[in-house]
Amino acid sequence: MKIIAVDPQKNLSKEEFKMKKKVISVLLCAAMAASVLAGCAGTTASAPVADAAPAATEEAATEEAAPAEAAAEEAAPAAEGAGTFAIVTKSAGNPFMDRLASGFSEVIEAAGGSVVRQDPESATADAQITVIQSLISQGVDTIAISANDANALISVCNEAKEAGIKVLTLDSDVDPGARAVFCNQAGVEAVGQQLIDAVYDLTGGEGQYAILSATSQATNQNAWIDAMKSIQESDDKYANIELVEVAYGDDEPQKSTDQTQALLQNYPDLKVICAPTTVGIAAAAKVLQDQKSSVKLTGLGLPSEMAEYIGDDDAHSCPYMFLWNPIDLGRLAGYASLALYDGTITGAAGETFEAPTLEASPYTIVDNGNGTEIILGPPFKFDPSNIDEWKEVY
Ligand code: RAM
Repeated sequence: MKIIAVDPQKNLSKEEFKMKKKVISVLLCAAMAASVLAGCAGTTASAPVADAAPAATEEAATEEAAPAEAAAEEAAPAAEGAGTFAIVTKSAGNPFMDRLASGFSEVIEAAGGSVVRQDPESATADAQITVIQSLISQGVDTIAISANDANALISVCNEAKEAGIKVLTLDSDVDPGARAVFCNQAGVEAVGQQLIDAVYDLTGGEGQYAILSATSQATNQNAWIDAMKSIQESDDKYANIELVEVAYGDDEPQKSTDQTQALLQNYPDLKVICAPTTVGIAAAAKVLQDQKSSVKLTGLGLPSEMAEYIGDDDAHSCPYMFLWNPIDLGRLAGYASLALYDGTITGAAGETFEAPTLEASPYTIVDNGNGTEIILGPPFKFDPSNIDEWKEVY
């Protein structure tokens, strides 16, 4: 468990804060625009685009760096005492969570808020309940949670709400009644469709596949796996591919490695492993590549961790995979936290809010049939043609 920053000062009224947030948003936007030109292109994009090179020319960097610094300096003094915003990750030691937290902190700090980051010791509901209870005692203003369990966190989220804290989720949801809104990386159906189509493609339309997931209670992985299963059941196209097992590596590298080895041993005819977790896919990629296995891998991975495994030939274990920009997902949750805090949104469908450093701003809250959510954007495919560009970004 790690606390990055705590600032209990709350000197500004919400109206003053709202005004300052607007000014800072404009300044931040200018700073971000300049920094994109100065060589950070892509870090603020919700999905890679064909002409978004990871690094700009030195010339552009020299020309544009000065205004960015000036804007950042100007934003700083206005920043004091504007609320305390917490982020609770699934667990410590997961690089995907580090990227969520970095986007979140960037937005909150630029708006003048204080960030409290909590990384539970393990990816369990119990570990999250402990850290959320401590946040309630600290009296933070908002808590954004990547949930390890949809149901087991309901009561602690309600406790937080009763204490006047705004509760939202990002990446992995709780029961919708227990939070104001869910910042979802991509539509669940869209992710399920991409993954089942990848399995279909890599098996050649027939044969065995297995799923290597995170924890058995993870709301996001379970939703994606359910979507894969129901798409498969509803279309005869997928009738000849067979899901033999869903294994759980608990988002721990060693357990994910062991589970991959067990799958290879138990299913000699296995053709594909699909790992909808960045920790799982990285562990499986190494096992398959080291063993020169003919089993192919796909799923959801961080380009920076997967670049050495992505390729079309037998020497590489993963032909292609998907993800979204986790830094942007953290930024989105940062903006949603600010908007909940200052009353711009309550989490109801139809409400909109600005997220100035994200391309798709403004965002509108939608009803997904099971609570309200804000969708960052569609999942993006990483393959040999673009992995070298994106491995530098996240
Ligand atoms: C892991 C986590 C996270 C998920 C990514 C794809 O890092 O389980 O919740 O969104 O994978």
